[in-house]
Amino acid sequence: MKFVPSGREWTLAQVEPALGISVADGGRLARKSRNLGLAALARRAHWLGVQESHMIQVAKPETQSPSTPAAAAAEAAALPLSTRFELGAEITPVQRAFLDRHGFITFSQVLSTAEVEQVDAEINRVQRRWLDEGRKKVYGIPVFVGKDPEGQPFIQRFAFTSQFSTYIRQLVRDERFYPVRGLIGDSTRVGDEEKDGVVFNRNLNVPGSAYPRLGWHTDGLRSLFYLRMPGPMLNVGLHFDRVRAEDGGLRVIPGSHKQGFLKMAFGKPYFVSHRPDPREVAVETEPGDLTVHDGRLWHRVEGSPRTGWQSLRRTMYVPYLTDAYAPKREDSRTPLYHELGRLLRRAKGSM
Ligand SMILES: O=C(O)CCC(=O)C(=O)O
Ligand SMILES: [Fe+2]
Repeated sequence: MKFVPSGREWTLAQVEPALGISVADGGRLARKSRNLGLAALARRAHWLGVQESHMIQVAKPETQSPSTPAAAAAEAAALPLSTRFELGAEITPVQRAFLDRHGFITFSQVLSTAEVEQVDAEINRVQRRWLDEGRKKVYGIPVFVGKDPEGQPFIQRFAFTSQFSTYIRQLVRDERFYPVRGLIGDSTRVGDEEKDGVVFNRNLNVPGSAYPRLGWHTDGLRSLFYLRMPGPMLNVGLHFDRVRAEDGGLRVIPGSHKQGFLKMAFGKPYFVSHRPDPREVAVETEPGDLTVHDGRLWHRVEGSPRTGWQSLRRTMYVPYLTDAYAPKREDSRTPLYHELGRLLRRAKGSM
């Protein structure tokens, strides 16, 4: 049994005494060893332990998980699409099979109420700063400024938030997300200054809103605008409001991530179509929920039928990346995709 952090080979026999604990100990490793200054190594070991369970022994999930991939797939297929899973120290075979089959998965209340409130406070602080500065873009990405129900300026899409909030920067690195990161790759980084960074969205249905809803799209095609072929990509979202189907919110077409390239490119007119699809399902969320969706999955955001603050829907998307490091800076160019979006918003007064 061995694993390979950063190109070096370690055997369990070497690592366990170094950490003073067993790798099989799973998520407790990092916590226990923090005092010893070994947190980074422990996290890495835990990470690899979670990742490479075929190589190192890890604690089996407490429940009787299905013994074969086929059994896990069958169990996942029998679950309702509205299933909200619990996020543990590792992704279970059924959770993995559910994501693979449907292209999305929801984990319930991964953030605590206090964390939801703290992120919101940080975003309000960033908003004050950006409004004071008269900011139009962050690292080349347009800031969507609309109006709140009182007619005051209200930022509705914040890019690169973790560059402006130490709290958010640390939160998205918390060890509870390691299993989710493991779905994306063996060694992921937080793209604080890549793509659009950690994005915070605030959909609001009021006159003057810059972002009440979002039309049909896949996130993968967007990466074509960054001049990259869409590789396997998973989008990790945190949700800050209780959103039932009747409140609008995220709509996905389950299984559409398995379509071919043509359907992904031309299946629907990107961003302009808002029409409900007979195959769509609503992803209902509670504050603190985490969703993962496949970059090839067709999805949209349905506007709230309510108005005013009651229509508020807040989400935060975290880029956990594995591809080549491509940082942006304040003077980075605006991607074509965002220029088009800006023109559309200007033409229509809203998205
Ligand atoms: O608001 C959401 O949950 C999804 C937003 C989205 O699909 C996107 O920004 O690409
Ligand atoms: Fe999207």
